[in-house]
Amino acid sequence: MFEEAKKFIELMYEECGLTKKNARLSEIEAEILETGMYTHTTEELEYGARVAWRNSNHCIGRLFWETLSVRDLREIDTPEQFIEEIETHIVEATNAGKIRPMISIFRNDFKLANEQILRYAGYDNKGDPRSRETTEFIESLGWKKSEADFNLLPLTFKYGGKWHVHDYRPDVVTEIDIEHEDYPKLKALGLKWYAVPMISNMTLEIGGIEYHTVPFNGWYMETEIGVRNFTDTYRYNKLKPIAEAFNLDTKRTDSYWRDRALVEFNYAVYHSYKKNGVSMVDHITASKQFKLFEEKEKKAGRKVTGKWSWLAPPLSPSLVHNYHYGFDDIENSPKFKYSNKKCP
Ligand code: HEM
Ligand code: NRG
Repeated sequence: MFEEAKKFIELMYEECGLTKKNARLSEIEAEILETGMYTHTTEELEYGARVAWRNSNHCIGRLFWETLSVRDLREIDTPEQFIEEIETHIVEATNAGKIRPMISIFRNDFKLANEQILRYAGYDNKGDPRSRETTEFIESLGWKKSEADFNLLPLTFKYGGKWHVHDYRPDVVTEIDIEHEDYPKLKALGLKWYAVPMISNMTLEIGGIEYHTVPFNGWYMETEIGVRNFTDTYRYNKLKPIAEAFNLDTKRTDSYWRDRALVEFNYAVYHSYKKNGVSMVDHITASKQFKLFEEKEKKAGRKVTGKWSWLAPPLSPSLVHNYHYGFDDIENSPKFKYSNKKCP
C-alpha cells in the first residue's frame, strides 16, 4: 500500500510543483502502520481522478482532463443523501445543456447496480437489450413499468445491507428527440436518447486505494449513439427503419443504403443535440482534439497510452489521424478499471 501511495504522491507533487512531499509521505506511512489504510486529502482525490481520466486508454475525450470537476462526497452516509447527491450531479453536469465533465466520489459502502446512472430498460422485444439483466434484477426488487423502448431505469443501490430503488425526479433528466430537418419520417420513429453519459460501474484506483462508487460523465460523441446504440444488431438494431425513413432502397446492398443511412443518421443525432442546446462532439472534431491532447502530452514529457480499437471512431475511421497508427495499451495509475464484480 505504501509503495503505491508513494508513487502517486511523487507524481502529484512533481507535476503540481508542490513542496513538503516528505512530510506527507511520513504522515501516510504512519497512518498505514496504524490502520492498514490511509486517507486521501480532497486535493489528492481531485488530482488522482483527473489523472485517471488522462490515463483512460479507451477515451478519445482526454484533452479536457484538467477541467474535471471532482465532488468529494466521502462523508455521505444515508441513502437519502446519496439520492440527493446523485440527482444534484445529474443537474450540475447537465448544466442546462452546456455539459460539465464531473465525477462524484462516494464511500464504497454504497454499491450501484446501474451500469450508467441513466440507461433505458431492456425487455425481450423492447428497449435496450444491453440492460436486460439489470432490468430483470431491478424488477426482482419490485420495480415495474409497462414495457416500452425508453423506460429510464431507476437509481438502484445497496446500502446498509438493503437495496434501494429510486425513480429520478422527471425534471432532473434531459432527453433529446432524434430528428432530421429534411426527413420528417425520422422523427416519426420516436427515437430519443438522454443528454449525459454517466458511467457508474467502474472503479477508480488512486495510490493503491480503490473507489468503487464513482459515477463520472463527460458529453457524448455522436457515433456512440448514432453508430452503436441505435445500430448494433444486439442493441436497438434500427438501421433498416432509419434507412426507410431516409427513402433509401433497402432491397439492394449496392444501393449503399446501410452506409448512407449511417452517415445521415449521425448527422441527425448531432444536430438534434445541438438544436436542444446540449453538448455533443462529432467524431472528426473529437479526433482533432485527441491530436491536440497527444501534442500537449508530448510537450509535458509524457507518453500517451491508448487502445487503437476504442480510439478509432466507428464512422469513417480512416478519415482521422489516429486510424493510421497504433498506441501502447499500457495501464498507468491512477486509472479507471472495470469493477470485477458483475453488476449487481
Ligand atoms: C470511453 C468520449 C469524458 C473516461 C470513452 C469513449 C468515448 C469517449 C467515445 C468510448 C466509449 C465507447 O466506445 O463505448 C468522451 C468524451 C468526453 C469524455 C467526448 C467529453 C468530455 C470522459 C470523462 C471521463 C472519461 C470525464 C472520466 C473522468 C472514460 C473511460 C472510458 C471512456 C474510463 C472507457 C469506458 C469503458 O472502457 O467502457 N470516452 N469521454 N471520459 N471514457 Fe471518455
Ligand atoms: N458508449 C457509451 C458511453 C461510454 C462513455 N462515453 C463517454 N463518456 N462519452 C454510451 O452510452 O453510448 N463520458 O464520460 O463522456
